Amino acid sequence: MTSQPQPSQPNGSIEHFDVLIIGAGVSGMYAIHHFREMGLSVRAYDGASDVGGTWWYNRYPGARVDGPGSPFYCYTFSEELMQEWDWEETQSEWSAVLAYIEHVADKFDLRRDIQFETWVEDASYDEATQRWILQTSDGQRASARYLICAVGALSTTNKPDIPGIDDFTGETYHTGQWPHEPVSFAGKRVAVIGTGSSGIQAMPEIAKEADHVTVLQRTAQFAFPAANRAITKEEMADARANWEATKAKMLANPGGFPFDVHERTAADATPEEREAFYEELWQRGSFKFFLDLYTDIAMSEEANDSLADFVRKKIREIVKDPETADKLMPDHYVITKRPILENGYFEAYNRDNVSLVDLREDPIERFTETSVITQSGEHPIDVLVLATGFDAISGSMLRLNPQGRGGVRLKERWTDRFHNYLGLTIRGFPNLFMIHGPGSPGVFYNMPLGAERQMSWIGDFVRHLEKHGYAAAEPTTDSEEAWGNEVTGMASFTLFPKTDSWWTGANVPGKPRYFSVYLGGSIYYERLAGVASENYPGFDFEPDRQGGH
Ligand code: N01
Repeated sequence: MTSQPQPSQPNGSIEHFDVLIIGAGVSGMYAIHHFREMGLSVRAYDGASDVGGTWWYNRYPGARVDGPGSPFYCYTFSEELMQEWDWEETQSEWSAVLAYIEHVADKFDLRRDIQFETWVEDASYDEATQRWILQTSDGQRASARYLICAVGALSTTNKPDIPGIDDFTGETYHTGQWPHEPVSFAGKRVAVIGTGSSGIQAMPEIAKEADHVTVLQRTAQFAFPAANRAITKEEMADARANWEATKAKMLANPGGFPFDVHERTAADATPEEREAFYEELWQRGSFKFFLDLYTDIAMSEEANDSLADFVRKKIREIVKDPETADKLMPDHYVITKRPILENGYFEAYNRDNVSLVDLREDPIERFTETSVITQSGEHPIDVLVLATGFDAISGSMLRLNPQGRGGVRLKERWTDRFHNYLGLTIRGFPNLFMIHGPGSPGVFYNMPLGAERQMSWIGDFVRHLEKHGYAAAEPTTDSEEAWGNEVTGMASFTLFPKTDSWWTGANVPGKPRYFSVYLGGSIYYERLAGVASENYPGFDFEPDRQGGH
């Protein structure tokens, strides 16, 4: 490296670092570690009072890992960390994930470089000094050559704009900003809006305690058995003993999990074979359902219909009241909204204290101080749970709304599309790097591993800049356009863009509606490696005008 690490240097009211990091969740934490290991000075900010990001905020009843799960939803950079940590369940509860994250923060002494309870109110690029300047909620300023936006793909909550919602005087909670104090539902009438992963996890738990739960459903959802279970000591021992081989498998797998990839298609199976196969997957449950599925499920309407029919049949078998079961019938392409794992969601509709309102037939008209009024009548409630999701993938970057070259804000650049190159960089915003942003596999990939891999690429890129005496780099317009076409081109072979989902931005009014995730994680990381090995084509580089940092 040509640059030396610089300690924080108070200079008037501004402190200087090599790297500023926004967010101390799973990605931001790894960024601190990685750039420190490179010998760079770092400072991270987080609005929360401790590490964990999404796991710090999403502590609603029933919140658990709903991906392929433990023990592989973890960092891979430290063998010692893997060897010393015990996971107890396959779908770890939020508190278990948070305990792991806190352990990582302790072990690598991450907190000393994090300023908590501090919101980054503005980020602007200073063209004269070729540095980013952050303004924080405590009135401080900091500058750095590199800015890492580890702001979370699912962290900007989406609160519905329903007439009178702010007039409701009972308790209101968003699943994505759950209070840290215990919430009691005992003896209370609760309304839950939202039947995505959060609502489907939370509702059965709330129903165990509440007097009554009214689910206000806009879109009926496909959900699959989570099949959460204890991880045996033998399984943990096996994962540890074969860690190197497991890690190699994770790196090779399209989703970043240590599973074999197969090529079976629904088109090659008879209806009877498909039925038997779905039944086998259903009985086994877990996220493996989707990983082992026919590879044409998200591409062929016919294949997709066969699975959708299977799941609809299962819902009818579980839900005893036929009228409720009718309302629960999803009518979109299965798995084109983020697949959901459920722990007793459909069974909960067999309880006397759970009722379902189909908002398509019976829309919400307004809230009052004490109730929600739908077209068919009034539902008095004490608690409102908003499981209404997030302004996902691009929302947290737009909330930050950094100011790039020429005073241009990100909101001005991202009006029609989330223009970017490699899912990491944006023209006009030199040396700014997004983690799990639009154009990356982000939410389609094992997120801790994805953060490590993206950060590793960024670290190499920073070394490249320093080695060649460049102070700044940003993608060209052509490379952004080509990348956007690559992302959209991959998605166009699938059914994903045809469904309204947070993947397509359709859940937030006014947002550009297109599928912005890079499908194919392993291809993505090969693309990143290719760009690095060719000395980073697609970027404009700018020499250092200051003679160092
Ligand atoms: O959010 P969602 P989520 N009126 O957007 C409804 C991850 N996650 O928080 O489908 C009425 O999926 C909306 O309806 P519709 C996981 O990747 C991980 O549940 O847009 N309803 C939908 O039903 C997941 O996919 C974990 O028509 C309104 C719901 O609210 C992602 O986070 C746990 C509405 C929102 O569903 C997001 O899941 C949980 C309105 N105005 C989640 N606005 C773990 O791993 C929205 N809805 C622990």
